[in-house]
Amino acid sequence: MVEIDYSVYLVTGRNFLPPGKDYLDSLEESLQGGVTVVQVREKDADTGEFIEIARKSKEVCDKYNVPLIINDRVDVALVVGAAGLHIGQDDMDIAQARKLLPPGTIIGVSCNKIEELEAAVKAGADYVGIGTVWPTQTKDVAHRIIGPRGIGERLKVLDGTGVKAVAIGGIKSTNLWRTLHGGVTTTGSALDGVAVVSEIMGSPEPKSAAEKLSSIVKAFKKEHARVTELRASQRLTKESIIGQVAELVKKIRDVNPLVHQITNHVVATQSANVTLAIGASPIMATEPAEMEDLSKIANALLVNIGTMVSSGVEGARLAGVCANKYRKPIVFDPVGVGASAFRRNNANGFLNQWQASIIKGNAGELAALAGTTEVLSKGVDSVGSGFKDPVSFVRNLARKERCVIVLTGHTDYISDGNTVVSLSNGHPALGQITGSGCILGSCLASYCATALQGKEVDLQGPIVDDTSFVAAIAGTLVLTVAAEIATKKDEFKGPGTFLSVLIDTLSTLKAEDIVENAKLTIH
Ligand code: 3NM
Ligand code: MG
Repeated sequence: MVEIDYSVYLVTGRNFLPPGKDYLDSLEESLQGGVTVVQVREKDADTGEFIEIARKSKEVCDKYNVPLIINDRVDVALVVGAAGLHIGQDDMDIAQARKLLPPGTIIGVSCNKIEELEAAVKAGADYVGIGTVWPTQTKDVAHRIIGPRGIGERLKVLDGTGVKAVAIGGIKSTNLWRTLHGGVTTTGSALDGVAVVSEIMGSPEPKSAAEKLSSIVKAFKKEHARVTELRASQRLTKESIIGQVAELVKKIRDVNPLVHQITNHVVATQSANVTLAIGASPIMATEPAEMEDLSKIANALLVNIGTMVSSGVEGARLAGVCANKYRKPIVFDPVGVGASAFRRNNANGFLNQWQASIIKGNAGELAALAGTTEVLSKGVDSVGSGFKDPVSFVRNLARKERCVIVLTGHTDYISDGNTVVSLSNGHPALGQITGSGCILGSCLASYCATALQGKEVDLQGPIVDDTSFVAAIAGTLVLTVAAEIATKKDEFKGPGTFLSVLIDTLSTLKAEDIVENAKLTIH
């Protein structure tokens, strides 16, 4: 059996060529650009024509030592001596195809539902195509869209089976890192590659289109291996974490990062004031037309859905897409996400479009986001005492959402999917004013921005930076330690004075205050 490199899997289709582009030229250029496997897909050709195209395609692929796979037609695969056959759910089944094809022929199957993956594994598929990831014009598959967050749970079915996987549907160089990052399972397995039609076939320059995809897949695989290795060996200590937090608390006043905040009208003013007090600069903007410009200059983005209305959804969507594009960290605060279908749909829509670096919420919100009923909410508030096992909950949700999770409550839990820390700082006064969770979002975004200052950022590289974890701890500690100090001051008389004393305290808070007061446990 041929060893196939699935990294950049081209699916052909002559009807997607740009006007005037010759099919075989396009194919050859794409191979020069780094396509690693080719599937000839001819939905309208008669048998003779299909064989002719497949034969010519194989000649070109042979020149580059790239295996050729035939879509759907066993007879065509046999006649041209293809390395493999790709079948859909409505085609001949794997067992039937195996009987007809020479031993060692690769067989791949398109899968959309978990059951289809399970069946493909059982039937002995060599690889699966998981889709449809993004909306696409190429095939009528709108009903199959799983989003980048739908890849992981499907890919997990393949753990331990040796079956390979590519993702397919609407994949472009612009969403490729997002797709690969989002497509990692909670067990840490990643896709073997991605399959595309239009991104290469539809391009007047298929070589450069293939090169872009190829370099991103290579960079992602390298980064994924680095992170996996780091996590296996990393043993964070309380001292090292608090030391890094202290550095951030000093650094923020020197670098004064610009933090773009799309938040709710209940807390906008206090969020902007808290941002200033800790040493960052807020810009509160919601207009879609300025999102691209703002994401170039802002150092982080906060999206809070607290009072979002329909007309605000597009601005927040676009802000996140641009933040990913310019590699600016996003903090997402799904306020009251359990309260209505509108909030749920918006939160899921955003998370399927862009990759957050941190998601923060109370137990009710994160339970709703994770789809569990273990903790319920009343409006924007959480009901009851929280999760039975918050440590596992945040670790698993971080693995699932591929970012840092901050679970707020009497004790706050923070995880990057590997380490979990809990913080037991804070004061009941935080619960007696509105929006203390929302101002935490501003703090998280401000420290994410700070952590990245001075670090070289690759616009074709990681979307979630390692520094988000410590930044999340920093933001949470700063607010909760400041609350403890503020409530000891004479000026503090109750909820009315609390906010102003808190802002005063934040504005003078020192790294030493954090080092002295932090109550942090590593789990
Ligand atoms: N199969 P593009 S989506 C051929 O979901 C195909 O199984 C799909 O084309 C599936 O890269 C698709 O142009 C079309 O979006 C992919
Ligand atoms: Mg707390």
